[in-house]
Amino acid sequence: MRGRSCDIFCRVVDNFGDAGVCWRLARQLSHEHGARVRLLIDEPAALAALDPAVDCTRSAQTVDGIGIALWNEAPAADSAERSELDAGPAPRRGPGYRAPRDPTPPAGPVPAEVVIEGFGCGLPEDYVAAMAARPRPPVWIVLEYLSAEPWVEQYHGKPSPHPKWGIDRYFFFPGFATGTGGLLRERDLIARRDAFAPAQRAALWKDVGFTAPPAQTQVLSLFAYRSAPLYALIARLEEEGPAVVVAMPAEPGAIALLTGLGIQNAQAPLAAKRGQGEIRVLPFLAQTRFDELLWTADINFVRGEDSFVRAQWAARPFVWNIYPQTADAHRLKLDAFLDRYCEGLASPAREALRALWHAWNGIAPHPPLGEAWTGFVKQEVVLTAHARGWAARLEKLPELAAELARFCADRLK
Ligand code: TRH
Repeated sequence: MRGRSCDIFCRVVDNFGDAGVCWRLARQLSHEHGARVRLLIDEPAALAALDPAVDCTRSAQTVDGIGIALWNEAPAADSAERSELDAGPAPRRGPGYRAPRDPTPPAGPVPAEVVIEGFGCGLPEDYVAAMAARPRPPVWIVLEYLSAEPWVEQYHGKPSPHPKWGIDRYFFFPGFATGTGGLLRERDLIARRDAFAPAQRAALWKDVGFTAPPAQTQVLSLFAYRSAPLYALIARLEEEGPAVVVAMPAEPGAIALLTGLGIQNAQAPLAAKRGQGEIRVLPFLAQTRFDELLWTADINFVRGEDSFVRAQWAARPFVWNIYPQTADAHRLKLDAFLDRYCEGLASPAREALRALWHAWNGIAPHPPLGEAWTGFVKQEVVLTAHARGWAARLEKLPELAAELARFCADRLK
C-alpha cells in the first residue's frame, strides 16, 4: 500500500463506533503502511469528538497526514496530484476482471486506487461511475462489522460484482479466527500497554480532573448504552464493599444514565458519592487516551465494536454491552463471542462471566444483575488471568490493517 491512494467512506449511523473504527484504520493505513489516505465522512463532529485536532466546521483538512473531507453525498473531484498518482499500470484483463457494463460512464470525481466502504455505507453514484471509468478499476473493499460467528471465515475476502457497474466489491470481515481479517491493533499498542506505569495512571487521573483513587479501590470504567441496567449495578455497589470508583466519560448515553440516577446536568469533572462507591464523570477522552482509561481500570464495561476490541487488548476482565439489533440478532453474536472467549476458562468463572454478560444485556434467562455482578467479582483473579491469555492469543491472529494492506497490494500488482 506504500504510496497508494486510499479513500475511506464513513457514514455515521449513530454514536462513535463508525467514525472510531474508520479513523483507526485510516491512521494505521497511513502511518504503518504508507498509504495516502483520505477519509470522507458525513458527520465530522463524531470524528472531532475522538480527535481534538479535527475541526468539524471545516469541509476539508489534513490531520496527522490524513485528508479529511466532508462527505456531502458526492465527494468533490480531487486534485490533479491524485490523477497523476493514479495513472498506474496498464489495465489487467486477467481472470476475475469484469469490464464495466456502461462503457461511457459520466465524468466525475477521481477515485483512489483503494476504496473502502466503511460498514457497507454505500458509495456516491458518480464516484462509482468514475471507478468504473478507470482503465483499471480500484480495489473496492466493503469493511464489514465484527462478529465471532463461524460463517465469517467463509465470506471473508470474497468478491461480489457490483450489479450495475460490474466492479468486484471485496467483503472484508474483521474477526477472531485465522481465516478472517482479524482485529485492528497498532504496532506499538501492546508495548505501550505494558509500559503504562503508575505515574502515567496518576497523570491520566489528573488530566481528567481527579486524584488517582487509593490503591485498594476497585476501578471500573463504564461505557454503555442507555438500556444497560446501570441502576441495578450502582445499587449493588452502594451496598457492597470494597470501595469502588466508576469512571464514566461524559457522552450522551452516560449522561442519560446519570440523569436516571438523579445526577442532573452531569458535566465533567464531577464526582458523586454513592454508599461505598463513587461515580466519576470524566470528560469524553481522545481516542488515543481512551485506551489508557481501559488500562487504568480493573474491570471495563464497553459497548459496540471498537471499545469492545480495545477492552480485549487491555487484557482486563470486561463486560460487553452489545449493540441491540432487531430480531435478537445480537444475542447470537454475543453468544458466538462468549463461546470463543470462554474456551479454556473453567467453571465457575465461565458461568459467572456468561451470567453477568447476559444480565447486562437483558438476555434471558439471567440472574438479577446484582447477583451476577457479585458472582463475577468473586472470579476476578481467574478472569484477569484469562483476559491476559486471551489478548496474547489474539496477538497471534491477523492484524486488520496489515491484512487489508496486503490484500489490496496483491490486487494492485
Ligand atoms: O459508540 P458506539 O456505540 O458505536 C457504534 C455505533 O453505535 C455503530 O452504529 C455501531 O454499528 C457500532 O457501535 C457497533 O461504540 P464503539 O464501537 O465502542 O465506539 C466508541 C468509540 O468511541 C471508540 O472508538 C472509542 C471511542 N471513545 C473515545 O475515544 N473516548 C471516550 O471517552 C469514549 C467513551 C469512547
